[in-house]
Amino acid sequence: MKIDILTLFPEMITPVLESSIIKRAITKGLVNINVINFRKYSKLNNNQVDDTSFGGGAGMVLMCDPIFSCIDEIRTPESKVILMTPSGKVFKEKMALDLSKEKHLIIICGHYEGVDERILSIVDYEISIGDYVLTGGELASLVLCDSIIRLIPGVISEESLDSESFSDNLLDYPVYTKPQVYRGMEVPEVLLSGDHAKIDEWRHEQRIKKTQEKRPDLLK
Ligand code: 6GU
Repeated sequence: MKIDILTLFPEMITPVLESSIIKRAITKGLVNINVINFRKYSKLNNNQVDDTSFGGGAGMVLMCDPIFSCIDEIRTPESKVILMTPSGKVFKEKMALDLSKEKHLIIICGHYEGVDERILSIVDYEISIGDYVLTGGELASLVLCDSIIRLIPGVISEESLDSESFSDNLLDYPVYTKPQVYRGMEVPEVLLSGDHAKIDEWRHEQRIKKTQEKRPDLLK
């Protein structure tokens, strides 16, 4: 998969891509990520990319031309263009799974008061990561990339994807490691039994119980 991230703040993005599992996915050649500062596509003095809002109001609006020009250059028939915006559809694991099957994602990080509405004409998906406001789309784009990249085959083991949170609309089961007793708290007996059928059954029950307790909305 190829991902192009269009941002005015590449320094917010790059360090995250150079760490942990995303770094490994890049090194293995499973994903190719390109961070593009679209300011360089501005044809105006001082590489201006934003201006005041027609009709008045606080804040600056990202102009069409730098973003259109950049996308004209990098888009192919296989590309999907995503705009990160608090007005978008709220991101869910299912969307991550669908997007992980794409060949090329172009992710635009919105900023300031917003983007000129006409930019939506070249956007396939508007995505938000939740009902709160961020200063810009950069952190949101990283959340998107992280959740998508880990689902690309070969990035993490198939086994770890099997019963994790949100698969089957359930949270993950509780896990324990050594020591067997810590400050008086014991590991559930069944996990020490070696009976894998029983363990699987217990884990499934725990997923349902935990989801009922913590996220009953997922069961609806
Ligand atoms: Cl994608 N952008 C901004 N600025 N704020 C957000 C968001 C995105 N998702 C949630 N809040």
